[in-house]
Amino acid sequence: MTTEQELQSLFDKLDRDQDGKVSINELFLSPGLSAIITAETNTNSPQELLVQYDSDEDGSITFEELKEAVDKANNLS
Ligand SMILES: [Ca+2]
Ligand SMILES: [Ca+2]
Repeated sequence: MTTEQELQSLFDKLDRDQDGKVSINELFLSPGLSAIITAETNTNSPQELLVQYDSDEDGSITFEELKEAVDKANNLS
């Protein structure tokens, strides 16, 4: 379970170049944070997260997409 605020802070840490989206590379650069994200979204890997929740298929996860993923996994409190 995580709050939207905690999710935002996680997202900001993952978004190293601060372009407002987390790319697959950024997920791989922070394995510890990625593990939290995959747990919160009930996925097994960053690739699976992208396959399932990258709705506009740009290879990156925006905060909106991440929020939807966590929401769908019922982990957003
Ligand atoms: Ca980024
Ligand atoms: Ca996307």
